[in-house]
Amino acid sequence: MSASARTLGLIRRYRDRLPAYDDDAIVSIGEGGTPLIHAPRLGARLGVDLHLKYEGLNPTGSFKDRGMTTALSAAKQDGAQAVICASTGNTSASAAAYAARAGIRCVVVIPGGKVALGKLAQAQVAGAQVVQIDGSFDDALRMVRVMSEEHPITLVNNLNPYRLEGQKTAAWEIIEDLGHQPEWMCLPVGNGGNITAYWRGFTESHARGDISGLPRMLGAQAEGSAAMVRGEDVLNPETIATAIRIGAPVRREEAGAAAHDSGGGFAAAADREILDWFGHVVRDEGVFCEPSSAASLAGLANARRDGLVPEGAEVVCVLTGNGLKDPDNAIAESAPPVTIPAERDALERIVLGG
Ligand code: AN7
Repeated sequence: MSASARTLGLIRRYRDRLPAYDDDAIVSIGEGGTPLIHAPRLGARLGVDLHLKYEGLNPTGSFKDRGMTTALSAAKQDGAQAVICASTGNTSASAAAYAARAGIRCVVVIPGGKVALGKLAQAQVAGAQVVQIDGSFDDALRMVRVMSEEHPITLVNNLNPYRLEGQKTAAWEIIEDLGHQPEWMCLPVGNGGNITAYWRGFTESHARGDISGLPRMLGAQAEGSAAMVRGEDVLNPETIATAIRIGAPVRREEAGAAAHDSGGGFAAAADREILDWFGHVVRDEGVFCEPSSAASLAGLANARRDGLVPEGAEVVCVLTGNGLKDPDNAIAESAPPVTIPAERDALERIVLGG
């Protein structure tokens, strides 16, 4: 009997197509192997044939785990004593977990007050040193880059080349599950690392002859931090989708090339639109994602409205993070429980709508 995808983890599963690691350097928590979920009701709302790549089911609840298994395995193999990252939240949660498993010290620098509660809890409980700054993600990234350049501490933001090598595996899983490339891929964009990684995964598969063509790549951003849509950095990024509250995308050139070379593009969505789609996806399909992930759906809706994505297209939307990450927004967007006495009649009135 062979082990399941989750049990193997990405590095063992795709050993022949990823950087090589010694067996005892591999740091895995069973990442990857996330489901591709057909979403007919949500798709009808959008006028497309829609699948959801539910990356919220990774070990720490986001796609970042795909890049952390490779980045921390490389760090362990190199004998690194410490890793550092800036983060809007998910990178810090993932780095903290994989560093813990590797037995390597982890420092995370985050924008104070702008990280969703679940992500902060994950980094703290995993024993990372959590440092808040009075500044943005972009400020935090500048600071950790200097630390990693001046001291023997490994940067695990997506400037680390191993990160994207791990993240590109999601494209391969989609090809395995669909049996072909989708017509459109849609995903939320902050630093532009993930869209770059997917594009790399698809182009490598195409070069191997696994697929006959390539998908068009659509990057979705929040209006208040839409650097790729605007074609220039945003000085004071602001959005409820705090995971993508990034004004100076590190991978702007490669992300721009992925959208351009594939015949895709970028689309922006307002915070209210993002929150509406955050509600639709869980109420139509039962799939609970964080608001930043729903930006992919809101961006797709706007790209449909603008005629960029045609009716009936086969689209895969990546839901990058789990809804449990951000309980504050989930509660703010839903009805509170009703409170009743512990009595049969009181419950019956509620159940029967009396
Ligand atoms: C849920 O955690 O940048 O375009 O520091 O958490 O590759 O940056 C998170 C990014 C999309 C954007 N969806 O991906 C961080 C961080 C979710 C995210 C993105 C992020 P990139």
